[in-house]
Amino acid sequence: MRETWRWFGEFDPIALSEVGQTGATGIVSALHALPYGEIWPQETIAARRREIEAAGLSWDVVESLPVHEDIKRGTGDLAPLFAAYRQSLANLAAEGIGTVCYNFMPILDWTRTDLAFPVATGGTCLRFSAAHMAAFEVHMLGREAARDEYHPEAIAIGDAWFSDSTEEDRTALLHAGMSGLPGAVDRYDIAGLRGVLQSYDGLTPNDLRANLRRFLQEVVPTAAELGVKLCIHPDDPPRDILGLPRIVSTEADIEWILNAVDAPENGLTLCTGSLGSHPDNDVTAIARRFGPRIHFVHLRNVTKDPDGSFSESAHLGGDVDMVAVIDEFLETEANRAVDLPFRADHGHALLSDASRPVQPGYTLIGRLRGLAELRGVIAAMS
Ligand code: DNO
Repeated sequence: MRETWRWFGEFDPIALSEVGQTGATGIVSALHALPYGEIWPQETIAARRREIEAAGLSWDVVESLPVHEDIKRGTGDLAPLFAAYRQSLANLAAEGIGTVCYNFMPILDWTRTDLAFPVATGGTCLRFSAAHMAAFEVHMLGREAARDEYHPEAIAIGDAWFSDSTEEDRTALLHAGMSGLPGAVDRYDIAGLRGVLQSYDGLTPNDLRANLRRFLQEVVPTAAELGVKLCIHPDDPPRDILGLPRIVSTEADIEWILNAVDAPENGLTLCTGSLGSHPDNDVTAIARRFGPRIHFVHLRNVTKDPDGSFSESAHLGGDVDMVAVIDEFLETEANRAVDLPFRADHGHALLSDASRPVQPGYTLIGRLRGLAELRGVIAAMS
């Protein structure tokens, strides 16, 4: 498996020279400064590629080439947006970048409620508390319907949390919720979030599926011509939030997507942490079943609570049987004669990470620990 490291370009306080010291050889990056829907110019891609190569690394994967909200919502004049996506794929292919990750989560990307939850052995992790998320939806956004969408205990704890919360607690919760959005995209305040949620009013899971199918029909043939492998990232958390449908959460969802356009270029980013947060997902079985269509791997672990909450655990320490999943990837590699790019996804904030601002979850020491542990597993099993 090919070791990669996510690097956020000009938004990343971690230098490429530091990444080299982790032992990873591939970089996962994106042009985060560009608004969603704009063509990625070939010169800008080339400049990023040269910067990465000057550090002795190679730009192996794009994460993400974002999908414009109009495409997810299925509103507005979509032809120019599809054309722009295809052109960006062509420009990436011209620079030799052939693996492109994206997601189809409406409005938000990964969502957590706490960016610095204490870990028993020291350091902090990212956490999704169903109680805090419910409190956010019910009390801060005024979505009473959310009372039926969360575990009753989460609702009760969330109500109590909200009545004791300070302004500062509530601001921190909003900030945590917006932190999954990378780069220069808009982060919403409460009024802004209410507004954009309204624009999704009435959109059902089947509507969103139809919009994803249309997107795939528009871009996969071009990807195939260019030799680019697209790989959709699962929803994180793998459940509806904010009343928005999510359609990349389970094995059945993935089956539907891969069949919607049945081509190898319509592939999957297997994220063990996202899929592993859903109580019904057997991540090892999913890795085995969809092995032929997996183009990129995120290795991360979670410890789930009965009310739907989860904390990000050490990479080898949570509910996902990482050794068994890695075994599936090695099998896939042997069957397909490929070298699957993977990255240690997220890391705890450990040791000197605490004194250094980074993109939430994308610490240096914590991810290095994760990568080193995963490297050991892979070496032992190869
Ligand atoms: C979280 C990441 C996701 C991922 C996007 C892909 O840390 O794995 O933000 O990059 O969802 O589009």
